[in-house]
Order: sequence, then C-alpha cells, then structure tokens
Amino acid sequence: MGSPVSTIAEVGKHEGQSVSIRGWLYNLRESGKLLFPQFRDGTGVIQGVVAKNAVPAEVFDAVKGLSQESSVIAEGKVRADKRAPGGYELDVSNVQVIQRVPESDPYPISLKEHGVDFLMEHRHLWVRSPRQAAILRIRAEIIKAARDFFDGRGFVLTDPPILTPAACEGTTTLFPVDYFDEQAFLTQSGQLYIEATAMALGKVYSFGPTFRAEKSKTRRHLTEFWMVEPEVAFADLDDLMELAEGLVSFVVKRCLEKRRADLQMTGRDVSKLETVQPPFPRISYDDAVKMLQEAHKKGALESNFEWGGDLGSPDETYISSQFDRPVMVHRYPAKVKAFYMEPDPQRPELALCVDVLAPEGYGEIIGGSQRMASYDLLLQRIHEHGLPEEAFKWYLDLRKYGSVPHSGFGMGIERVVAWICGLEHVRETIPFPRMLYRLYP
Ligand code: NSS
Repeated sequence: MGSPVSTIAEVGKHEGQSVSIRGWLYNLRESGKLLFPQFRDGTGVIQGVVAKNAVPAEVFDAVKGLSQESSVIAEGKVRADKRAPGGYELDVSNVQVIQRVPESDPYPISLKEHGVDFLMEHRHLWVRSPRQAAILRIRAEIIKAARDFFDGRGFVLTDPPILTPAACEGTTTLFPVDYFDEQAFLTQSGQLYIEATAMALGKVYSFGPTFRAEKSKTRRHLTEFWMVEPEVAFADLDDLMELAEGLVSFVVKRCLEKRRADLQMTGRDVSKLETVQPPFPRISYDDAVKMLQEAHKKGALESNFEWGGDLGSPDETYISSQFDRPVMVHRYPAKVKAFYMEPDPQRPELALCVDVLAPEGYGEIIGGSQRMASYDLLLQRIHEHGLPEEAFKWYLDLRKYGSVPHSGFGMGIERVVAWICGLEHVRETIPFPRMLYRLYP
C-alpha cells in the first residue's frame, strides 16, 4: 500500500498514477474473472476493476464475495472514464480488508428500498448512503454561508445560554429541566439574551440548538433544531426585511456555487433556486388574508380564512405558491404573536413582525420582529401573557438603561435545508433528528 493516499473527490489530480483509497465497500458486481467493487469514502463513490490475472490470488479471493460496508484500503491506477459517475475508475492492484462485515450479520441497509421507520431506526448507518451524505454536506455549507454572511457584515457572534429560567416563545412548548432545586427549561430561542448583547455590541448573532416540546407531528417540526439569530440595535422592520432577504439569497447562491453536484444527487431541480434573488415580494398580513379569501372563493382553498388568526400550513403553502422566490409577510395581529413585539404605531393591534415563507410549499423559514422598546408596555405584555415578572427582570432592565429600537429574526436551519434540498420532511436535514416519537439512536 505504498501509493499516495487520495480522496475519491480528488482522484482526478492523480490520473494515470497509482493511489490508495481508504473507505468502505459500497457495492460489488461480479462477472467471472472480473470484479467491479464500488468504494465510497465520504467524498464520493468510485468503481474499481479487479482482474483475476492482474492481482495476487489472495487479493482476488478477498474481494470476491466481500460484504457491503466492509472497510478497505484499495490501491490502483486512476483511469479517466467518461461513463463513470465521477469521471474516473480505479484499475485495482491491491486491496487490504480492514474489517470484513460478517456474512452471518450483514449490513442492514441494502441498496434496495427500505421503509422510513426502518431507516430512522438505523439512522447511525443511514447517514452513510450517498444521498444522505450529500444532504449533510449541503447542511454544512448552509451553516458556513450563514456564518460568513454575518461575519462579513460586522456582526459579532455571541452565544446565549441553553439552560434558561423562562419562556421566549410561549409556555406550551417548554422542555423542563431539573436544575438542582430550581425549575429550568431548555432554550426555545437565544433572542432575549442576544437583545442584551446587541445593546453591548450593536450587531450580534447567535447560532445554536434550540428546543420546542412540539406535540405536533408534521413534516416541518423537530423538538431540537438549530437556529441562526441576528439582532441589531437601531434597526427597524424594514431594515430587518432587507437583512433577511440578503441572508437567504446569499445562502442559496453559495449552495449553487459550491454544492451543485450534491444538489443534483438529492434530485433537486436547481432552476427553482436560481430565481432566489432580492428583492423578495413583501405583502402585509391584510393582503395575505385577502389572497386567501379570494383563493377560497375560487375553490383553490378548502377553508375560508378569517382575519385575526395565524397562518396555517395550507395557507402558507398557498401564498408562497404564488411567487417564484421567498415571500415576506409582515404586520400580523399582535394577538397571535409573541409578547416582545413592537406594536405598529399606525395600528397598535398589529405587530411589527415578519415571517419569510419559502416557495414550493416549504412555508415559514424565518420569523422575526422589531422589539418592544417601552418599559411600561413590555411589563404590561409580560403580565397579559401570564409570564413570571421575576424571571424577566433583567430583560426589562434593557428598556430601563438606554432603550433603543432594535430588531432581529431567527432562521431555522433544518427548514432551510429541507427547502434547498427539496426534501419532503425535516427528519433528513439533521444527522440525528429529535421528534415527538424519536429519541433513538
Ligand atoms: O418561533 S420562531 O418563529 N421565532 C423565534 O423563535 C424568535 N425568537 C426568533 C428571533 O426573532 N430571534 O422560530 C424561528 C424559526 C422559524 O421560522 C422556523 O424556521 C424555525 O425557527 N422553527 C422550527 N424549525 C423546526 N422545528 C420547529 N419546531 C421549529 N420552530 C421554529
């Protein structure tokens, strides 16, 4: 095994030379005196050709009948081949089997179709399949792009706590934690804390896991998900919408630049992503309601939407299907939104908030708002929402000492991954999804 090591993604740099590939046996086809093993190493898949007369007998015998996912180091000469998926094949001269998967206990995920429950139960192995690996690479790219976006615009990353004494997004989805002799909760959002760091640093963001004890079993909900949240001092709702469309377009563009092959592997129609460029359409909640009511009249929507409610998922799907890029719906009734949102001075029954809805039925990927700047009104809302004033004393302080208008939003990474990859369900967007009935593996 003296040849230099190469990843499969980079074998093209070694055309005509001998390399060592370190990975796993993905598939094996046998045809008399020729074996066609496919190797994978996490960067790609390459087909090898093992000719009986070109390798020592024990090497041929070791590969013949080798079981799927056995770990190997394969040595051979890189040959360009137009028909090969990655453009290259490997003329194998030697194979060292690191661990042979026993035939009596074969790899459970074969190349044939499996049901989703079975795959979820074997998620620790399922992540090895080329499609799942492609999704995880795209997820990593999206996260990197979001960080680059904020880092490149003068935002400072500040990490909020995960163990918190109070709710941010409603008391019905809190995960309680026994914190010595006190009641604590897993954080639903870093927002309240980064409002404090925004008053210290101006423009900040957080990026971390957040938790919701969602009893809903939908294709958009996880109980543990990752959120990137910017918070900006002196920004108003218009500034916020500009920031949101800038972030989303930046992330999509980066994936098209760097992850096109992976997007194709997931079967994504990338032409639907090419149109994602600013400006995004902005419609008020009032206009959205009109759209929904007209759709109902035309028979395009089953139920008739009444002003005052929050948009449900069929409503979001209908609205977003009217546009070729994400749409921003702003100024919802304050009653259906969180306690911390600034009322619209023109119409105090509305909140200065925005939801960004992704196209093709993906629905809400971003939720944000201008924050309440007045101490008295905030205190009143805390009471109206039945929240414990004690736990929010520090948050009220931010309105006592140099309160300024400020705004921020949260973008759920898994929803964005699902949309960009064109996936049906968020369960494939994170290595180990946590859902209502899923805590294993
Ligand atoms: O509840 S949000 O709409 N808003 C907040 O948490 C604000 N405190 C954020 C802020 O202003 N800093 O959630 C924001 C986004 C939402 O648009 C989704 O993309 C995602 O977080 N989200 C979820 N993703 C997956 N599963 C669940 N359960 C979920 N809940 C929200």
